[in-house]
Amino acid sequence: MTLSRRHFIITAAGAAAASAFAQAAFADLPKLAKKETYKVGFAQTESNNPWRLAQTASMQDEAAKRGWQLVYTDAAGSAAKQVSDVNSMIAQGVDLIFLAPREEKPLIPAIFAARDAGIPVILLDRSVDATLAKPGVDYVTFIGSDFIEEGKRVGDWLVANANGKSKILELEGTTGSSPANDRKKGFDDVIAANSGFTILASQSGDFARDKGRQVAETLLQAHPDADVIYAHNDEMAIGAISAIEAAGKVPGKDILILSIDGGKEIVQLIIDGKVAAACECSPLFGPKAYDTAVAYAAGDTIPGKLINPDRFYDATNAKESLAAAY
Ligand code: GYE
Repeated sequence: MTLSRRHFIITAAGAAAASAFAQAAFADLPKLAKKETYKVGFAQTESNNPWRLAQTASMQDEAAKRGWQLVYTDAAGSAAKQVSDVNSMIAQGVDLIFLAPREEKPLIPAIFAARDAGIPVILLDRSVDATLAKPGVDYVTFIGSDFIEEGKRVGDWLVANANGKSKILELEGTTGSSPANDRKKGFDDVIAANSGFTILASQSGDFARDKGRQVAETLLQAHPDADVIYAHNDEMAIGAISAIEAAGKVPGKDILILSIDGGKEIVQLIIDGKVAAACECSPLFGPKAYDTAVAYAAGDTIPGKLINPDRFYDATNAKESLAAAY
């Protein structure tokens, strides 16, 4: 009797503590004070392509426009450096951190460190593993594109416009990053559901032009029958053009190229007939990023994801779209 009573008391206390902990964890999402100007951090992942440069410029321009102080860091392609960049922003006492996490898992401790230091985090352009960190609990929200949808749109375009081309080489983005994981899933699911289309090989080109060229060269040698290259970003698509030409083939004729990002250079390459189609992924986050911070400070309910709309380019609209492409 005594034992079971004691057992009951311990269990009840444990349950109460667990529920208090759960509530505390939820309430712990740091708030942002309402102020005229802020000192915010932007932890960029790398600066090796026009997409990244456009994103950084958009964040810097918008901060300058509003008179906010921006602490900018560039992790130069290293998740470990990006973790220490976030830690140094915490030490500098920024009001809020915008983080473009290079990969889905290694940045989680940095998100927790900011949260525990009372600094809200907004994820920009790349997300993190949803089973390990959650919007509204560990960070405020994710702002960016729906990468699964981007991959799906490219896959759907291929199925509808293949003209007999069906043997695909896939150039994946940075291993472990959310756009690489999701652009692969969205595209591969469409291909799996359409008999007659095959992915011959799929390998990471790290979202980089020269790595993309090297990987495309190797894959084209191993699979001389390939007639489609799907690149997870413009840089690797442009690298693939060089690889195709080096192999004595004609991009756009012998091999269809599909891309995601849709920057000016790729839209021009669609006009030139070298690239078949591209789904846009806008890097111009500045206005939306700072507006979201202001809305958060005002106490507005922020959805867990704020999805950017993406345009889609092919030969039917590339000319008229060129001026508006970033
Ligand atoms: O597609 C790529 C960049 O995270 C959405 O990263 C972004 C991707 C973009 O390096 O070009």
